[in-house]
Parts: sequence; structure tokens; C-alpha cells
Amino acid sequence: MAKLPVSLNQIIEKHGPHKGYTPKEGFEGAHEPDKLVKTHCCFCGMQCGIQLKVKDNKVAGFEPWMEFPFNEGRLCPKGVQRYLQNNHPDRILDPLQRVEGKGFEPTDWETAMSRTVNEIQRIQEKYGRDAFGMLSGVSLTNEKSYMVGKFARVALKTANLDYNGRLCMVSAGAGNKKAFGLDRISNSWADLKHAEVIIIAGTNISETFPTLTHYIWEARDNGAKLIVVDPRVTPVARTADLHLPVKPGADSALFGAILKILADNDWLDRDFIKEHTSGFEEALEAVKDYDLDWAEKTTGIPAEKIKEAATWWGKAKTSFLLHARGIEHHTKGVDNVLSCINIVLATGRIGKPYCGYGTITGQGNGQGGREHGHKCDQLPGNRDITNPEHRKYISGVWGIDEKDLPGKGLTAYEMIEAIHRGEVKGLITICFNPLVSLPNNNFVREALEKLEYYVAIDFFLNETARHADVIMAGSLHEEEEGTVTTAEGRVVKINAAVSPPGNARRDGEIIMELAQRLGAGDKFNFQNSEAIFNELRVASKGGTADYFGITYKKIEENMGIFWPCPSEDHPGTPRLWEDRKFKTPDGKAHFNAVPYRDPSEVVDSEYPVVLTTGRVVSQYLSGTQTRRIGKLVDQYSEPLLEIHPKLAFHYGIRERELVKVKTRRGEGEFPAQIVETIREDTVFIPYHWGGKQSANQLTIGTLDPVSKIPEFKVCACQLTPTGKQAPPATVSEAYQSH
Ligand SMILES: Nc1nc2c(c(=O)[nH]1)N[C@H]1C(S)=C(S)[C@@H](COP(=O)(O)OP(=O)(O)OC[C@H]3O[C@@H](n4cnc5c(=O)[nH]c(N)nc54)[C@H](O)[C@@H]3O)O[C@H]1N2
Ligand SMILES: Nc1nc2c(c(=O)[nH]1)N[C@H]1C(S)=C(S)[C@@H](COP(=O)(O)OP(=O)(O)OC[C@H]3O[C@@H](n4cnc5c(=O)[nH]c(N)nc54)[C@H](O)[C@@H]3O)O[C@H]1N2
Ligand code: SF4
Ligand SMILES: [Mo]
Repeated sequence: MAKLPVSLNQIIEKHGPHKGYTPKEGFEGAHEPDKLVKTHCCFCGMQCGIQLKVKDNKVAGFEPWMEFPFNEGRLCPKGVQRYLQNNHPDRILDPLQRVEGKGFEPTDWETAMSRTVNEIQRIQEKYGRDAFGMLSGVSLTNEKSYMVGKFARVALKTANLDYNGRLCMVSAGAGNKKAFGLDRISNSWADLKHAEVIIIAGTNISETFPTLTHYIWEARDNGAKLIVVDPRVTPVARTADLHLPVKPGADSALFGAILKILADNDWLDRDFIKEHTSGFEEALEAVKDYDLDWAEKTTGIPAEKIKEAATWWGKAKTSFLLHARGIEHHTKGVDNVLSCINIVLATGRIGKPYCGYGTITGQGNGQGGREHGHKCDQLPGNRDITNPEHRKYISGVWGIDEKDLPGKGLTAYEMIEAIHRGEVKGLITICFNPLVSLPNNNFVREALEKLEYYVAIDFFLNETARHADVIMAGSLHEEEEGTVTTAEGRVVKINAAVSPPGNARRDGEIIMELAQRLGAGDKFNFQNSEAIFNELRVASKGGTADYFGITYKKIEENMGIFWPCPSEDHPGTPRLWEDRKFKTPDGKAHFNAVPYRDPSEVVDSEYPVVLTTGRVVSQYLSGTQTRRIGKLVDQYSEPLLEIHPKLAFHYGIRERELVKVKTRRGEGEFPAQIVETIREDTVFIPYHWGGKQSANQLTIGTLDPVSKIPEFKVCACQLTPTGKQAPPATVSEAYQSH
């Protein structure tokens, strides 16, 4: 075989230069970019640094950004492929409006805007201001999140604003506020590397936060013991020292039993408990009967494994406890979180080098987006919309009368219920696909059909937007400047690489024009993203999530600043609580009594199998973005039903046989994937698809009473083999263009 030329220069030597192309010194590719733009991945909360290659105002590829300290160039499959969205043929290039009998047709911005504003005004005049609701999302930057919060309260003047973090981090947020008075992970990831014991509970970290796995490996190289709590033997669990295969919904029983073992053996930091906490005795009293027999029966984890985990945790000098949606997506999500915090506080291992605790925030700006007034009960700086002082401060920043500031509104799923009741008649969504991502989505679909007017702002036509009257063509992450806050609390800079294609517009501009047409233009007179950020800084000043000392310049010079950062000469706070000054009213960290209770739906003879749901590495959330990227589809192209060989044998289910999965809400058929890596009583379906492939046809719409998060992680189902074999997994042609 002839030896291939290895460089462009050699190709040119052999064949002469390419017509019309003169290569520049040092570049060997045929598509030399016009520029490389340092920014961050648009997907998960790790917010890995990446450099986008731009050619002719299009994102043409990427280069690793080796200097960004968190990921040092490493990326997961989604980060590597994300650049393929910018030129995607499905991109919405014009505003669209639904024409009866014809579907969507492109229209001009004047029509889209005036129709929307007329409908908002008509609905609010007829039914009241709160009859027009807004649902938003935290793939949006801090600037956009802040602006959406202000838009809903100042321009739309509705109380009913909520966001997709309601389906995500709210249980952790509520638990953290109760215990610490502040909602952020306690330490930066760097502290993980030297922890002696690491517990990760309810997170499939190698698939959902792949670049964080590196930190766990480094810790293990340094001798750390890793404990994984998950009903499935996830990839990271396969490498763990101890895997605790918990029954879905039973985590607080496990952590309660561990707390009892710590106390029984006096593996406690009594000085810390006495000086810096409250509520220890009550928390202990609540678990006094949680002996190992009870714990084994309730959690399904062998007693000796629970004891071993407690012993490792109890005797360690340094430790880290991390959790994510596996323990939080429950009607007792907040309780589960509090039960984890109890064992951290009992051993006093927080706010010290290599000792930390926190939730792993999911969405790209899941951290920042939950601080700036995006939630139905919240104002910027993580302030409380029901607190008179907080209302007064923010009204002052916004230049409005406090009595004109709406009060607390409905949470995301409650808003769907209110549409059913006829209380909410109009809806605007940005960056949210509730028809795929909310539970019990047949109920959600019926609600959408009841709306008198629905407008969506998105760059792809997602499943929910298909029910819209008007769709406004919005912008991708790489098309607007701003900041996001990573899962470790580091505020980083998103740099615009290109401008929106066709007649699509930047989200920020869309919101500002709507505000102006609604008569609030003077409150939205921002010249650029930095001007929005500067207002956000002032609005957050003195709140628990204080960004006042953070500037664009400082972020760029330091590759991110950790909040809280109260003044411009403050360096930011990678590690919280070193001063032991917790943000609760009494300045102490709070233990909480967590009595065990069952999930909202437990198995019975009619619905005898536990169903849990979650993610796979190559797909992201409702799949709007990743189901359009061929290589990611190739990697995992359809929702499979993970089932243990014993359970499959019991039902006579074969590999890739279509299995009817039925719950009290709905049913669907899914190809079986028989794996030994799941509990025998539980099946798992990833939720990234819509319609008949949606896992959320099956899930239950019950909510945690405090956080109002839906119980995505446990319900009861029935399995029936259909006898039909699913065709081999293939990638549809539409997706093969990349
Ligand atoms: N590839 C990919 N990465 C993502 C995302 C994505 O969609 N795709 N989304 C991002 C977002 S927004 C989020 S919120 C995060 C989510 O990140 P994770 O929380 O890690 O992801 P999930 O798959 O929802 O759930 C994690 C694990 O919980 C387990 N589990 C189920 N029930 C229980 C239970 O009762 N107890 C315990 N202990 N475990 C249980 C499941 O088996 C699963 O392995 O991922 C982020 N990263
Ligand atoms: N059964 C089950 N259901 C779940 C979960 C589960 O584990 N199981 N997990 C839940 C969790 S943790 C989450 S976070 C939710 C997520 O659920 P969603 O938030 O509904 O999911 P996304 O896919 O992020 O939908 C966001 C939409 O925003 C658009 N978008 C993204 N970025 C931007 C932007 O910058 N501007 C604009 N205008 N649009 C943008 C995308 O194109 C997409 O259409 O799903 C929840 N649903
Ligand atoms: S780990 Fe998250 S932020 Fe990093 S490349 Fe993957 S999806 Fe993007
Ligand atoms: Mo999430």
C-alpha cells in the first residue's frame, strides 16, 4: 500500500495547491477557521471549556481548550458534537405561525410580535394578569435568566413564572437552604481529589457528568474509597469499592441507618455538632429504630454493606458526599437530601480542605439560573418574593412600586394543572420542552390544547412548540454573549462566536422587544449583555447568591470567579463555610429529623415492577438538540427498557423484544435490553424521546410537598411481552446528514 502523505505541505508538493485556496503558514486543514472563540459547552452543568472554530459566521468545528482549569481540554461525546447544531437543516430561521389546516408557516417579526402582544393583552384584560403564564429554562445564561425573571414580573406582570429547574435541582436547593441557608455545593471540584471516602448517591456520573469522572479517578489514585448508591450498577459503580443497590425511593432509610451507626459507634465530631449545628438530637431520635435488619428490608441493600459504608464514612478524616437526581426526583426528594446532609454534619466534614458536600447541578446554567429570580417564589440574589425587605430592595433596583411586584406564583407542574382548571389561558415558553420532560405527559398535552394562546421561543421545533400558535426563532448558546455558573459555583464567560442565522434573533433581543411593546421598554433598555450583568450584580448584592464583586473582566482574567463575591476586591469563594458562619437565621448548620416514608406509588399485584427513569451519555434532556446530531443518535438511538435477566426470564422476555410497559397514567412499547446491571425488581427507561417513545407517558405527576419536584424516579408498572421483535437499531436517514 502506498504511503499516505502526512501533511498538507506534502499533499501540495505532490498535487499542487488546491484551486482557489492558498494555505497559510502553519495550518494543515482545508478549512482554516476565521477565528477560534473560547467559550463553554452548551450542555451540562460541568460547563467544560471549549474553543469553537468559526468560518464565514458559522461554527465549523472545535478545538480543546487546554488551559481551562476544570476540564483541561477533556470533553464528552456531547461536547464534541455540539458544534453541529449551528448549521443544522432543522434550525428555525424565521418566526413561524400556525395556519389552520396548513401547519406552521414562516412569518415576519412584526406579525409574530404584534400578534403575541395583542393576545397577551386580550387574555390579561379578560381573565386577569396571572392568566398568562411563563415557563423558562436554565440552559439560558445568567443574563437571560435574570431578564426573564424581570420580564415576567415587570412587563408581563404575572405571578406565574417558573422554570425547568423545578424538574431538576429544587429538592437539593430546598434541602440546602434548610440546612445551610444557602444553595451551592460547598467546595470546588479540586477538593475531591484528596478526599479519603467519596459517596455518590443517585448519579450516573460517567454518563451524565463524564468529565467529572476524572476527578474521582484522581481521588482513587490517591487512595480514596468510592461508594456508589444506585439501583443500577452504572459505569462508575463498576469501578467502585462498594456498590449499594438501593431500592428506588429508599435512600433516606439508608442514610438514616448510617446516621444511627455513626452515633452508636461515636464516630461523631462532637465539638462541631455542639458549636456549629442545631437539631442533632431530633435527627437522631427520628432514626433510633433504624437498625440494620430494618434498613436491609427497607432499602434492599445487604446489611453488611450498609455497615461497611458507615464504617468507612465514620472513620475517615476527609470525605465528600455528592448526589444528583437519583435521590432528588422523589416526593421526598428534600428529605433524601436532608438525610445525606445529616451524616455530613454528624462527622463535621464540611468547609475544610478535601471535605465537602453538594448536589451535582444538572443543566448548563442550573446553578446560576436558580439564583436570579427565575423561580415562582424567588427574586434575584436568591431572595424570597414573599419577604417584604427583599421585595423592597428589588423593586428599588427595578424602579417599580413594591405593590406592583407580583407575589408567589405556581410551580411548573402546578401551572399545567391550572391550565386544566381554566385559570391559566395563555403561555409563553423559552428554553423548555414540558411535553417531553414533565411527568404524565398525556395530561400535559391536553393542557396545551386548552390554551387560548401559546408562544414558544426556541431554535428547534420541539415537541411542545408543535402546539404553539407562534414560534419565535431564538438563539443558540454560541450566538449571544453572557455568563453561566457551573455546578461548582464558578461564574464563567460565554462568548458569542457567530450571529443567529437567517431571521433568527438573539433571545435577549426578543425579550427586550416584547417588554418594550408591553410598555416596559424603559426598564429593559440594555445596550449589551454586560449591561444586564451589571444590573444583575446590583440586584444580587446582599443576597445569599451575591455576584456584586464579579465583573466580565475579572471572570476573563481568572477563568471564572466563585460566588459569593461581595466586592470588587474579593477573590471569590471556592470553598464555603471555612468561617463556620452558616447563612441560616441562627448562623448554625441545621440537622433535620427525617422519618422514613414510602414513595407516592408502591408496587402491588396489579403493577408489580418498579419503574425508574433517567439518562444516557449521548442524549441530552428532552433530546431536542441531541436527537438531531447523527453521531449521538448512532450511539443510542431509541429508548430501551433495561431489565434484569431474572425478571426477563420470569416474563419470558427476549433481548430486543418489544415489551408493553403500562402504568396508571399510560402505556408504551419499548425494546428490552437485558442487563445484569440493574436490580431484579426494577426496570429503567431513559426519557430523552417524545410521543410514543416517551418515558413520561408512564411517570407519575405527584410532587414533593416542599420543592414541588415530580417523582420521576419511582412509580409502579406492569410488563407484558408482545411477542414482536423490535427491528435492529438503525439511524434514520434524516439524521445521517452529519
Ligand atoms: N448525557 C447526559 N448528561 C446529562 C444530562 C442528560 O440529559 N444527558 N442532563 C443533565 C441534567 S439536567 C441533569 S439533572 C443531570 C442528571 O444526572 P444524574 O442524576 O446522574 O442522572 P439520572 O440518569 O437522572 O439519574 C441518576 C441515577 O439515579 C439512579 N436512581 C434511580 N432511582 C434512584 C433512587 O431511588 N435512589 C438512588 N440512589 N438512585 C436512583 C438511576 O439508576 C441513575 O443511574 O445530568 C446532566 N447531564
Ligand atoms: N422521566 C423523566 N423526566 C425528566 C427527568 C428524568 O430524569 N426522568 N429529568 C428532568 C430534568 S432533571 C430536567 S433538567 C428536565 C429538562 O427538561 P427540558 O428543560 O424540557 O429539556 P430541554 O431539552 O433542555 O428543553 C429545552 C428546550 O430549550 C431549547 N433551548 C436550549 N437552549 C436554549 C437557548 O439558549 N435558548 C432558547 N431559546 N432555547 C434553548 C432546546 O432546543 C429545547 O427545545 O427534564 C426532566 N424530566
Ligand atoms: S461533560 Fe457536560 S459540559 Fe462537558 S462536554 Fe460533556 S455535556 Fe458538555
Ligand atoms: Mo436536570
